[in-house]
Amino acid sequence: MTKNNTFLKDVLDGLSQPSKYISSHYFYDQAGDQLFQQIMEMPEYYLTDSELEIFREQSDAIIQSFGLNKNEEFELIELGAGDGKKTQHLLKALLDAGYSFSYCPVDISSNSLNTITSRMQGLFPSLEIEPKQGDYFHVLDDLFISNKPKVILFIGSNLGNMNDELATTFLEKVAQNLKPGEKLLLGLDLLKSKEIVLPAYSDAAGITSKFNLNLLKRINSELGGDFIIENFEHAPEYTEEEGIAKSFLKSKIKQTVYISELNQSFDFDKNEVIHTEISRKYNDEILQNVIEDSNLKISHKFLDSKNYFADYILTKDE
Ligand code: AVJ
Repeated sequence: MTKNNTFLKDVLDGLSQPSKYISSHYFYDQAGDQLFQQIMEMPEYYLTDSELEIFREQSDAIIQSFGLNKNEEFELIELGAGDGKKTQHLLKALLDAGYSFSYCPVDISSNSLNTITSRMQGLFPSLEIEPKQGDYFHVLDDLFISNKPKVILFIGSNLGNMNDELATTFLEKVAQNLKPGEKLLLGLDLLKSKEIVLPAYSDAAGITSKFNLNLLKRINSELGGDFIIENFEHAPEYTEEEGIAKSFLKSKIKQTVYISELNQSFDFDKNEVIHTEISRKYNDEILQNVIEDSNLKISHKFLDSKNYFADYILTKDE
């Protein structure tokens, strides 16, 4: 199935449910990538600053925790590479310490992949870079062809977009590909108060709102939808009990939307929502639950000074 057909099918499935749902996966077209870059600049979006601090201040300790042999070449694979602003600190520390390795960024967006590749090439001319475009769920199997030792990076709280069941399946799949002793560096946003989490998903400048509404624009331009963007609003939620930030697009009025590629209309009641995203917040116990059956063990944990965010080192069982 072509990419657009998958989008079409998922929109049909999602809007046909009693509780409407479209995956946050579809946020990231070119405009969505740019909006996410802007979100990361927002003062309320603490995740990036917190994890950046960990990489800036603790890269040497992180590298120690990898337990690598300097004489053996390894592969550093980054799933969902994004813009590389955090990873560049780790790469610099590895190069300064004299490790020999290749860097393999993986991203669904070829846009992001080009940006990160030229950024890293510019910063580290001697670094061997092997970018790979694709959905990290699906390219996993292709990534483990060589026999070199691997370190996997999955940072930025990207796992948070998966529900616990999917996160479990995903980490099991990563673990299956690792050899005993190999590591996954997993960056997760931690459980914390609503006063801190909710504003991160509803910044005052309205960028997160635009980011969510961009999904409707995408349906309009790619699938021939006639969504009137002003008739919807971004509605985020977070409860400390559940520890999951959720995003919804809420219909401000009773309305009908037509999608020409589907030749079908969809009715919305006033205040009816499309659920678009979850961002799970973690602690050790929740992570432990998710990796329970995966042969991965928590071996190290690096925190920022505010204890907002954690980069966990998970080691495959010997
Ligand atoms: C890229 C998945 C980490 O969930 O915090 C930011 C995406 N959504 N604001 C997150 C996002 C709304 C982000 N991740």
